[in-house]
This record gives sequence, structure tokens and C-alpha cells, in this order.
Amino acid sequence: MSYSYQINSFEQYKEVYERSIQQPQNFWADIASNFQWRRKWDKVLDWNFEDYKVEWFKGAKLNITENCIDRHLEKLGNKPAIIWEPNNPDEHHRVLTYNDLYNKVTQFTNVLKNNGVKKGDCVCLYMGMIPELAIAVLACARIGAIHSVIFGGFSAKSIADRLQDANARFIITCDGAFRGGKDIPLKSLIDDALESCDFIERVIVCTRTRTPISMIKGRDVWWEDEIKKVETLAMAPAPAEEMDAEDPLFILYTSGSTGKPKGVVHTCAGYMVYTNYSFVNVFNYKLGDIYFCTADIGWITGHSYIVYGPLSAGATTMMFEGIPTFPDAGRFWDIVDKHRVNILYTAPTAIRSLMSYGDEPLKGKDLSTLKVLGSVGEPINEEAWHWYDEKIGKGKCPIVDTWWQTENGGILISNLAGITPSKPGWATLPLPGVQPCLMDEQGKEIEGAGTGNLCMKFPWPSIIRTTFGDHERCKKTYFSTYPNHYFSGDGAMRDENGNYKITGRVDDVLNVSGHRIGTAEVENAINLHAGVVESAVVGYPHEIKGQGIYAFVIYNGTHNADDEDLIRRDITATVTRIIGPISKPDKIQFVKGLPKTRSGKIMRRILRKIAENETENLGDTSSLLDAGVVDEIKKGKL
Ligand code: 6R9
Repeated sequence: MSYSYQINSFEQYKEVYERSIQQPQNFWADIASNFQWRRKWDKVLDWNFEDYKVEWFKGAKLNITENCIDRHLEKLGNKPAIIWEPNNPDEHHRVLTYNDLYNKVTQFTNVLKNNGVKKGDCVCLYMGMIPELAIAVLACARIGAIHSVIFGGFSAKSIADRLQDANARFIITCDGAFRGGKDIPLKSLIDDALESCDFIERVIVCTRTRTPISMIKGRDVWWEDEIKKVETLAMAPAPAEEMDAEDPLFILYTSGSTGKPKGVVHTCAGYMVYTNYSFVNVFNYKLGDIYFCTADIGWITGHSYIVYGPLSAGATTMMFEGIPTFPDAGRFWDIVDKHRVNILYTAPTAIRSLMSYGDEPLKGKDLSTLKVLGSVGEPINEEAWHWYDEKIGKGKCPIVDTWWQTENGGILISNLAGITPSKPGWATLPLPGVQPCLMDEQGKEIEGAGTGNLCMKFPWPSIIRTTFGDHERCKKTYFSTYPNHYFSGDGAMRDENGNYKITGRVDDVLNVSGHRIGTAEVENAINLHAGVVESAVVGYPHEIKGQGIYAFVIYNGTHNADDEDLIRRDITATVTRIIGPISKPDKIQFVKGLPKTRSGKIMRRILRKIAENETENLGDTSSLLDAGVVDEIKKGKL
């Protein structure tokens, strides 16, 4: 079965797109009429990109969980909502039907209530990929609490920063998480974070790994005990709180080119409408399809396309606890085979990594159920695209190359599976309602085919509303570079047919294995090492990760000075401690000086070229203060 707003042909896409641009308000009002509202909106859209403010479906009242769960119960109650595949293939998988999900979410909402959580409170979730994470996310949304999910690869210090920034009062975590051959000590990391966060009132701990953990009386409680309390009290399933369209739904931290990560805020109505619309249309989802997005819920892809988009569409969404290479590089294909997966959505870095194992892991795996393949997170190189197409899709599955960002809430540029044409390495066309454009360095819009900085001229329903606690930062980051436009930070090419190819970030943000990492953040962490004077971090092409982290470091410490490798490991350990293992530098080169301009600015452009091995072609170096520094760095290149 399909959806009334599902686009069925390229011709129809063109018509729908045209209407969405000519009459955006009517267009989105029609889409929104497919949802369950407690009260309809007074106005579809109010917007201002100059003094940034956007409001969608103003005046409407709703709860997103009624749309993700309650409204499906009558027809889909016994259908699987979530299929969970554990890290260890020998452990049994779990299936939660929509009825199960309703029971568990309403029950856990009561747990939150009993623990004093109220509408508007911020709840931080630091959990592994188990169904309880999705349950906790939805329970927060049901009670109207703002969730802030933190990915399990962040350090205690990063957690503490996020807790402080969001004024969180509650934490939901697990004793630990299984990821491949590793156990991640989640609760212990939370304990470390809480040493500097005495404002946290309650930590709810869900059992997963049975790792020994500390439990502090009056602060820490077990998930399972709290559920028992709710059962003993025989509390009725918790009703959903009535939310305003523009009430915040969640905060998700993401890296930018400067300083600390920012808390991207998404709100209830627009986010719901757009994630649902884009999910149904990009993947061409048909009721009954088994859909598998391999992302972690700690990232935006997991929020929008494991939880909210699929569940609001009554889909069956998979959650996978583990990693693509555990117990071996055939794991994704085992999962596709075992669960008869129809739609697979993953990242180029995973594809490249699995590609490197050759054909062996594919042997004997039945992938014939696959209909649609998706890619997200970074540009997909043609080699990976063709491998994905031939080996996984057997040449019969459209590949959707979906471009979007944490700040966008949902996919903005992508082909629609089987409906609009694909082009290897190209994200292709904007979704209905999305108005991209390319700008040159002078701030002039580029017409026709060309290359420039990717911007948006008009808001879509799930556009970022603010950066938590600092609206000025939001305005400055996204709406000041090009007046009256949203600036993505990405560069792109456009062909004569209006297709877009995203070339990558044009700012100081790296994309390592599909994870966004700010170079300034990594530099700040390296500079905290006692022997480091100064550092500069740039990206370089990495075969599997897309980009690797290359650090140039001025070191004057005396300790272990004769053992460069040990110093490198100390620096790496420092970065892991401050940010987390995802930001570890791949290469650390010790240098005597950094190339600077006369005004003292590091010339990263030059360092980037050196890291990319393009030492012959450094471009204009006339503003360099000391050209000798560059020669020295070139000689020491790793
Ligand atoms: C969804 C997500 C956003 C950055 C974005 C861009 C890169 C994402 C891409 C892509 C080329 C694609 N990116 N999808 N680049 N083609 N299909 O990844 O969000 O973590 O915020 O990262 O990822 O550089 O600016 P987020």
C-alpha cells in the first residue's frame, strides 16, 4: 500500500515540485492534513531569514508520539514497528509491534512522570542501540520533555559540556553497551561527567551488559525497578501531552567550524511533517516493507530515519546494536538475509570498508529482498557507488544519494527511489519544497550549470529553529554569510539539468567516517596536552574514512622527548579524554612552526595541500610570514 502523498513518476515529481515552489503554504498544508492534530494551525508559515525566525503550522497542537504510535494501533497494532538485531548474532532478536511500542512507551512515560520529569525539561540520553533507547526518546516526546541524545563515542568531558549547555536535569543511560568486540562503560562515563554536573537530579539506568557499576542512593535508579513501580501502582497508559507546533522536540549537538559544538533545536510539527514526507518519498516506502537504517540514534540520521520518519509512517524500522564488521564483514548481509530487508540505508564509509573485504563475505547471502539502497553522510565516490549497485543491489535497486544535515532535520537533495533518475556521485534534485541555490564568493547567485556554495532560499518545515541558548550563534552561523539565505557550509556543483553534486565542506569542518568534526575542537583538545605549544588540524583524503585527521603539532615538552611515538599516543589519549575516540588524529606531525600570515593567522590552505600530498602546488604563499616553515613541514610530511 502506498501513501496519498507519495510521488509515483518523474512527471509527477516535476508537477509537485512546481506547485511546492509556487504555493508553498498550500502545498505543506495539504501534506500536513495527513497527520493527527489536536488543533489545526492558524497559519502555515511565518519566516524571516534576515533576523532569523521561522514558524511552521503556528497555533497547531499535537503530540508527535500520537502520530508515531497511537494513530497506527487500529490498523497496524500487530505489525512490527521495531525489529532489533543484537550485537551478538547468537542472541535472539526482538520484535516490537506497534501495540508493544504503545505499551512500552506509555509505561516509560509514567516512569518519567514518577521521577519528576515535566514538559519542557531536558533529558539526556546516553545509551547503546537497544529498543529502550527508542522507547526513551518517544517517552520524552510524549511527556513533552526535550531529549538530547549523546552518541556513545563521546567522552565524559563532552557529555558534561552538553549537560551544562542544555541545563539537563535527568539522564537515561545503560550500564554499558555492546559494540563489536568492545563493551562501552556508559554508566561509568556518566559518573565521570557528573563530577562536574551536580545539577542532575536523576539517572535512570537500563540493564544491558551487566557490567558492575556504581549506583548512588537518591540519584541513580534502575530502569527495571522503575517499571515495576509503575506496574504495582497499576498506572493507566500515559496520555500524550498537548504540544504547540513550535515547542522544542529535541536538541542534538553538532560540530561547527569554531569552538564548542552547538545544540541544534528542532520543534514538533514541522519536523514531524518533513521527516515523514521525505522518508515516504525518498525511499518510496510501501507499507509492509522492512526498512534498515544502519545509523546510530545518537546522530540526526537515527533520529529522523530510524525513529520519527519511519514510525510516523507506520513503517517497520530496524535497529542494529552492532557494527558492520562484527563478528565478520558479512554482518549487514546476514541481517538483510535474516530479516528479509527491503530498504537499506547506510554510509559510504561503511560501503568502502566492506568493499575492502572483497566478495567472500557476500557468499551464500540472499539479498534478493532488497529493493532500494540509500547513502548518507558524505559524498559517495563512484567506485563505492558501483560496488553498492552491482554487488548489493545486483543492478536492480535504485540508489538514493541523500544530502542533508543535522540542521536540516531531513533529506533536502536526493533522487526519489525508482521515480527520479539517479546519477552516480550526485545527490541530484531537491525534494519538493526545497529551494537550493549556488552562491559565488562575492555573494552573487550563480545561474545555470556551475560550482559554488550551497544555500537555501526558502525554509522547509524541519529547518533548524535555533542553537540552544544562543540564537545569535544560529543567525551568525547560517544566515549571515549570504544575506537572506541559509548557508549550508557545503560546496556543490550543478549540471545543466539542475542536478546537484555535493563536493564537501568549504569551512573548517571535517567529515570523518560520516561524522562531523570541527578542526578547532580537535586543536583545542590537542593544545590541552602539557607539552603542546600550538597545533593545526586539517583533513586529508582517506581511503575508507573519506577524510582522515592530520595534526601539525609544535611540541616543546621534555618528558619522553626522545620517543615521538609515545608522545603521539599521549596526544591521542588526551583527545580521546577531552572529546572522545571519534576525534582521534590519524596522523600527527611534529613541526617547529606553523605557516602564518603577518597578522598571525594560520594558513590552513597550505597545510591542507601538504596533508593532501600536493606539495608542488601550494598556491599563493606571498602573505606568509616565514616561508622557511613550509619547507620544513614539507620535509617532515608523514
Ligand atoms: C545527515 C548528516 C552533514 C554534512 C553535510 C555534508 C555531508 C551528508 C551527504 C553529504 C555529500 C551526501 N553530507 N550527506 N555530502 N553527499 N549525500 O550526515 O548530517 O552529521 O550534520 O553532516 O555531511 O558535508 O554538510 P550531519
